[in-house]
Amino acid sequence: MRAFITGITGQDGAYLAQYLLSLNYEVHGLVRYTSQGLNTKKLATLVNLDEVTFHIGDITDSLRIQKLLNDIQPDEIYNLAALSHVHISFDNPKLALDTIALGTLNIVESARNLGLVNRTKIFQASTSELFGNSYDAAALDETSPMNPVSPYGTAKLYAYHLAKNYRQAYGFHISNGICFNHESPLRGETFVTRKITKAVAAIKKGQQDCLFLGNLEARRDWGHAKDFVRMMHKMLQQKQGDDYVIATGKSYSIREFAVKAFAVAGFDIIWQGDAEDEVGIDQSTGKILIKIDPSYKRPNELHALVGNPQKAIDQLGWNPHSITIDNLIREMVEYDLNLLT
Ligand code: NAP
Ligand code: F7E
Repeated sequence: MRAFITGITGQDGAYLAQYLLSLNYEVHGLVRYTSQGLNTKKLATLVNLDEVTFHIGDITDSLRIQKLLNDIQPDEIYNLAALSHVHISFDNPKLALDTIALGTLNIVESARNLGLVNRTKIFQASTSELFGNSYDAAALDETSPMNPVSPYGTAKLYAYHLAKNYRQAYGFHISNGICFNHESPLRGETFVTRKITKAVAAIKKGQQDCLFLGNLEARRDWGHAKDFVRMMHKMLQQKQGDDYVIATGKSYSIREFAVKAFAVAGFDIIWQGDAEDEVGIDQSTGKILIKIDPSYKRPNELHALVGNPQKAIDQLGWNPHSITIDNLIREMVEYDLNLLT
């Protein structure tokens, strides 16, 4: 089997490439040209780079995407490439649109033009950001209203519907994985979980004094990327394409995540003060380890997310509890501590 992964240099791309190689797939990946060489650092921590065929290109370049699909003739496409940072998408709405909406269009329309409808199955990386603030005590599933609150989420909503359009209009085997947050030691360093675990490690090693965060009350449903990529593959092994929520069904606040992460390194955080003056203090030393920086707050916040993955449990064999939040946090903190030794 031959797979083409866009976004192979990101967190999910690395875990997915590792998983597909373990299944003896021939793995092809789209990588962006940079003057520094290929950005394969994350991938190299999980796979032997010689086992992957790299193709320099950009998801926004329709000519290049069509040429690559024609050359590779993949059995499966995993479309993971995106400007994936929600906060950054507010200042870069066109880049979000270009990479996510037009990028997805380039994939599906190239596949259609090349007559790949009966040959190639497609996974589209959709997101819980589609829902916006629809959460009202009941967990979100495939039927919940979609009202995105960021340029990122809005671009992903286009891509989500486009994938459905190509399934319905042309018969493509194409699936939307409506993925809730998933993390790992390979998570980008400006997403809140990795930012916290990196800061915990640096503070523990005496290389940083304090961690600055934005909204501590937002809640997210966090799983492990390693588990999520297996579901991406599983979706393409079904008889037909469909849409699936992948989530753990439990949510925690940023505050709770931070307390747990500091605890792994032996810090017992207590809170003092209110609003932007609130601080997190190490109980045993009295040192302030967490402060609020309003610049990390978003123009529009998605306050709480928790998913209902029952369909994926029933149809894909998804195990939402394979890695607990405590084990995920421990793995990330220990990884970041090891990076500093
Ligand atoms: P990530 O670590 O930010 O990786 C994004 C990937 O997209 C990187 O390989 C990046 O390449 C590539 N990319 C960005 N712009 C590109 C362009 N113009 N042309 C080609 N490649 C480009 O994201 P992730 O966490 O692995 O997420 C994978 C996908 O799932 C994304 O589409 C994301 O939106 C979606 N998603 C993620 C989560 C989550 O919690 N992780 C949840 C729901 C959905 P460079 O390395 O060159 O920057
Ligand atoms: O923020 C709050 C922030 O940037 C989570 C992407 O993978 O998951 C991810 O998007 C929460 C938000 O992820 C900081 O306000 C507080 O409420 O880690 P994040 P995200 O926005 O949930 C979805 C499902 C995707 O699809 C995306 O691609 O944490 N928060 N303080 C902070 N966030 C950041 N980044 N930095 C802070 O200092």
